[in-house]
Amino acid sequence: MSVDLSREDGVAVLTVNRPDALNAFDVATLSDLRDHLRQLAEESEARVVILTGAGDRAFAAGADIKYMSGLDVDGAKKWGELGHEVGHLLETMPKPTIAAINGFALGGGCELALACDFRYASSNAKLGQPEVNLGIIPGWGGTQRLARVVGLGLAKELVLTGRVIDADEALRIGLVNAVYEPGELMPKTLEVARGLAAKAPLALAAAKEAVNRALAGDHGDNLDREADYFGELFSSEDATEGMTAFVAKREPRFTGR
Ligand code: DAK
Repeated sequence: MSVDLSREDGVAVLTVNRPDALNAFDVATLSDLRDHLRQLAEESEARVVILTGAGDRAFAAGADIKYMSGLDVDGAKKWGELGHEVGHLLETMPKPTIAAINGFALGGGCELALACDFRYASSNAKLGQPEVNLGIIPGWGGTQRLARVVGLGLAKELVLTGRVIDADEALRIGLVNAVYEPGELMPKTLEVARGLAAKAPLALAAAKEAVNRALAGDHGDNLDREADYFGELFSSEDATEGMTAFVAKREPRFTGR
């Protein structure tokens, strides 16, 4: 298997495991990731998903350039669709997804990190969209998601120049949420994930879906949807538990119902 899955309580960790190719995605690896994500999206036991790379050099150095160099137009479109499906799963599955960026996150690697809800990076991480240097462009959502995360001006600069940035710059421009020493990256990411896994899953799913709407569609419609989600959550046992626990001055015990 080219993507490893481990679980700890409600936290699923997916590790792209092709360190000899700096975890670049070939068809087998990307298909494997897609299959795991489809499964985890459906599983109530998996409350949070972390995506990371094997070894200490790379999250993922992009799509596999050796594989891509042989593609024709139809093949490239199918390859793009597979990457889009993976990005869509990370972005829309009804639970938080976190990229733990432990080194290079380039091209498709950066794009899949951008599809996650949070990004944490090690201090040795390098991020960028260098596709233009290969005569192509980001094809797994990078042109859209990078602009949404860092703004249009910076996204254009990074995509058109292919400039690779370090972790400190990524933090400064909001491309990552936090930077940790390499040995601290997974412990800190797991700490956040465990905290999320203890929260009410229906509230997290509604919150993610509502925030995902923020930069798309009609603002008034999105506010209406937020109001709908807010109201609907009052039929959940977890909302009753959360508010009852607050009033009783005790910790809530959420069940996902
Ligand atoms: N693909 C395949 N192999 C890769 C790779 C990649 N992206 N990146 C690294 N490797 C392999 C290297 O070939 C080398 O393998 P061997 O030669 O030892 O067999 C091994 O990993 C170690 O890499 P290096 O020897 O190069 O290591 P260095 O420390 O010297 O350099 C580096 C590290 C990350 C700076 C360098 O490897 C590099 O520049 N890698 C390429 C980074 C890159 O350009 N990434 C973007 C890839 S393009 C689309 C769909 C998808 C996409 C676009 C369009 N459509 C269908 C529309 C996405 C495109 C991309 O992601």
